[in-house]
Amino acid sequence: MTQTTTLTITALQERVEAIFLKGGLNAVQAGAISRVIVAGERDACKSHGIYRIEGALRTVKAGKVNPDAVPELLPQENSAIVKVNAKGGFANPAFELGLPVLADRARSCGLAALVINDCTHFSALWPEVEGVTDQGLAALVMCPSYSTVAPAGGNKPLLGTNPFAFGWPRTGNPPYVFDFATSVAARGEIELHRRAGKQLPEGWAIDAEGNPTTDPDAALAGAMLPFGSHKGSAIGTMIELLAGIMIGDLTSPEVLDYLGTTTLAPFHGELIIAFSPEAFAAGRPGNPFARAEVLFEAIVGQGARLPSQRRFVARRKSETEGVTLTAAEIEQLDRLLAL
Ligand code: NDP
Ligand code: PYC
Repeated sequence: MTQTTTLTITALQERVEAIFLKGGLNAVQAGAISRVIVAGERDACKSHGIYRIEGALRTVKAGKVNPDAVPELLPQENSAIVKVNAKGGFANPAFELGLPVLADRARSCGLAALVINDCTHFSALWPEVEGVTDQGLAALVMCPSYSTVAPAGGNKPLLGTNPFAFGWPRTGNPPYVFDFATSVAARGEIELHRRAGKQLPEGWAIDAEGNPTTDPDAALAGAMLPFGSHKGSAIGTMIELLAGIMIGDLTSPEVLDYLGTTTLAPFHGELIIAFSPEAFAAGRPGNPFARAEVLFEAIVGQGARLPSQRRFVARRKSETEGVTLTAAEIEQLDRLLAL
């Protein structure tokens, strides 16, 4: 049987934060990125949990992220577009800075967008979605990545795995949240299969010659495939347009040119849109939140599950029992702290 250790969420947070502080990050950066990494581990999202620490530190060491960055909120009073410059640091502290202003503007205008520029982004999007839904607002979040995905009908990496996430607030229940890569699977999943010596499911990737492959190494050297063929390809392209070109930041091919590798965390921008359902539904019959509950009940009533329910179950377990890590994971944390 594999040996395991269980830590409280707070103890894990302290360990991860200590690793980043030791790795040279300032308190703003270390605090925000350890919170999303620990949230990933807590919610059993391994592809964006503690496995990401090494890549983040590698990116700092390569000089591609500013460990001292203090994000700056740009002065655009009363605009529905809230801009935060991450100053070359990670996206997460920039999001934490912009969120209260985004929420205020979305309440007063009905909708508002938070544009984050010049950031390194390696995390899942659902922590940001939940930041917005916690304010009683609906959220759409997206960002490019770096070229790893062939467009449908193509055979070379061009688009990123471009995550796309949505959230709807609920009273008395966790929010409705989906969050997925626009590739069949996140690149982190391929890397985790490689580390575990496991083959990939069919349909995830092609090799460098454009042939279907289930070998993680061949997939990493070749191209990942968009989910839903032309549909995922089009959504991935929309993300390049809205969260790359429209916000004056890098597209996935430009990120790869800039970094020259996919072994570091990507540098680009991010777009977060917040909506006030009450403002949109004003003057129309029915309460939007009550009507949404009818829809959710009908989905669950068929035996289907809502997205993020697996995560919320894992979260409740971690909150009561702690987060269980393997001996190899504990050894990894100890090794990173000793660096
Ligand atoms: P998954 O395919 O694992 O899950 C996608 C979503 O679908 C989740 O919300 C999941 O909820 C839900 N879901 C899964 N199965 C079901 C089901 N049977 N019924 C209903 N809902 C279901 O995600 P991906 O591998 O595509 O992405 C994983 C993470 O990677 C995301 O958090 C994403 O943000 C991140 N990512 C980040 C990138 C970046 O550049 N920063 C790039 C690409 C991905 P649940 O979690 O509860 O299973
Ligand atoms: O898992 O595809 C991914 C990914 C890319 C950047 C951060 N996560």
